Amino acid sequence: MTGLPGGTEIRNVGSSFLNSSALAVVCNGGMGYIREASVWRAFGPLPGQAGSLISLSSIAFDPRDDRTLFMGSVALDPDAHHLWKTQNGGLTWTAADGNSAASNGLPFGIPVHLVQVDRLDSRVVFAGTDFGLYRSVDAGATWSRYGEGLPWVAVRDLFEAEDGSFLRVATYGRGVWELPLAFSVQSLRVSPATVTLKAGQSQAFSASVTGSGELLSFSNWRSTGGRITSRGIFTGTLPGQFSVIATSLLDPSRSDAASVTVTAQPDLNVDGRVDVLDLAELAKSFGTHPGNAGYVYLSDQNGDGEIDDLDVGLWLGAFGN
Ligand SMILES: [Ca+2]
Ligand SMILES: [Ca+2]
Repeated sequence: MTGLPGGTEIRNVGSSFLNSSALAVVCNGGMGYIREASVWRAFGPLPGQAGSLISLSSIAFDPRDDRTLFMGSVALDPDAHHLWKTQNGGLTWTAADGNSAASNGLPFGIPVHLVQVDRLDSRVVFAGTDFGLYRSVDAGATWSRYGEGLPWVAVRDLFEAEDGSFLRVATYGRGVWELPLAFSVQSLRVSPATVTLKAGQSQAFSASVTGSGELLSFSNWRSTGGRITSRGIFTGTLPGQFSVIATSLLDPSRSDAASVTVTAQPDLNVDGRVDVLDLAELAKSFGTHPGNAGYVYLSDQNGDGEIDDLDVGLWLGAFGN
């Protein structure tokens, strides 16, 4: 590959799922490089790396986020870290394998041959180690051994079926193993089903799923307005009537929606009183639109994308509450 320093030996390559020209490589000497817009950028040093013993083995992009990558090492050093994560495109890395005093489920100090983020859910990460396959369901924070029937053997490579229906792992000395990931989703219900919030307030929604299979409980969340996190926490911004929708990751034909009414929040500084201080807040953003400097969504009392006399009139109706 052009653009890398002379003498660089590439040990492994990871490629982005989102950008066909974005690549990451791990090389000799504990060095790694990420290519963005055809320029290579070196990264490191890694926390807890043990000098010249470091032997990087694998690097993988999160399929949904090019800024998040995982990287493994096969250094024969029981005191060194062997797994790291970055969430800022390699500028900084944090260890994702616990430490010698406090385990996070992954045996500390063992070689990690491969790391891979699940195609369907970024919270699910696989690590192929000298002692079998490990899986995290919380984006690398904690790990547990994975794969019923898989012998206690070094896992060197992993393939995940595009539809999530099976995993195959290649081992050192015991051949290739396949793990079927059969599932059936019977129902999905979002709760609470109906909520009324004031603008600026948040509500946590949950999805209860019945059926069978790995990852059954994972859902995608979206909303028709406001903001929602990947864990189903909705924040009302502008007043209006919205839906919060959960869709099963395993079976996208299963989904359910909750109905959310967002009402105006006249207490603009959220101090428990609707008084002249709130009117001063409204005046500061008067005449602005979303995207303008100074626009404050709470001041848009009727949610029409403009802070004007209509909002002042609505606000006056709530004065003294
Ligand atoms: Ca107030
Ligand atoms: Ca308005």
